[in-house]
Amino acid sequence: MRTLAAFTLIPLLVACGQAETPSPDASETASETPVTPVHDGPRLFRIEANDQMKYNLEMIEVQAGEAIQLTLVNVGSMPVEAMGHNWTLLAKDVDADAYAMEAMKYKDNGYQVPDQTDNVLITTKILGPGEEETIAFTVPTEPGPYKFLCTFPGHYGSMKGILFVKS
Ligand SMILES: [Cu+2]
Repeated sequence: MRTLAAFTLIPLLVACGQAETPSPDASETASETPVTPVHDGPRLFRIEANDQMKYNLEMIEVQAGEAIQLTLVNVGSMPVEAMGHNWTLLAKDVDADAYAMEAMKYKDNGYQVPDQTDNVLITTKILGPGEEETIAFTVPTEPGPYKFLCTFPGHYGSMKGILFVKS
C-alpha cells in the first residue's frame, strides 16, 4: 500500500510543478539575467557615514589577501567643517585611541598623522555632505581584527569598527 501511494504521489507533484512553472519562470529569468554579477574583480563594499556620527557598517569580514573596493558615502547634510568623515583603516594592533587623539591635530593633513603613515593601511580623504570616495586595497595576509575609524575630531568615540580578516 505504501509503495503504491508513493508512486501515485510523484506523478502528481511533477504535473503540478509543470503546470505552475511557465509564466513566473519566464519573467524571473528575464529580470535576473542583467544583474547576475560574473566577475573576478574586487569585492565591493559601501559604507555610509551620517550626521549622527555613525557608520552603517561596524563589522566587515574579509578574506586574507582579498581585493576590496570600498566606497565611503557621506549621507549627511551638515557642512564638512562641522561634520566631515573619513574611513581610516589602521595597521594591525595599532592603538586606535592614541592615533585618533594625535590625528585630530592635523586638519591640514586630512586629520592623519604625518609621521605615522606606517600605522595606516589606507584611508579616504575627509568627505563633506553628499560626497563619496572609492578606495581599492588588498586585504592583509595576517588574519585577525583590524580597526577602522573616522579621524575627524570627536568622532572616534562612535565612528569605529572592525575589519576582520579570515585566514
Ligand atoms: Cu566622522
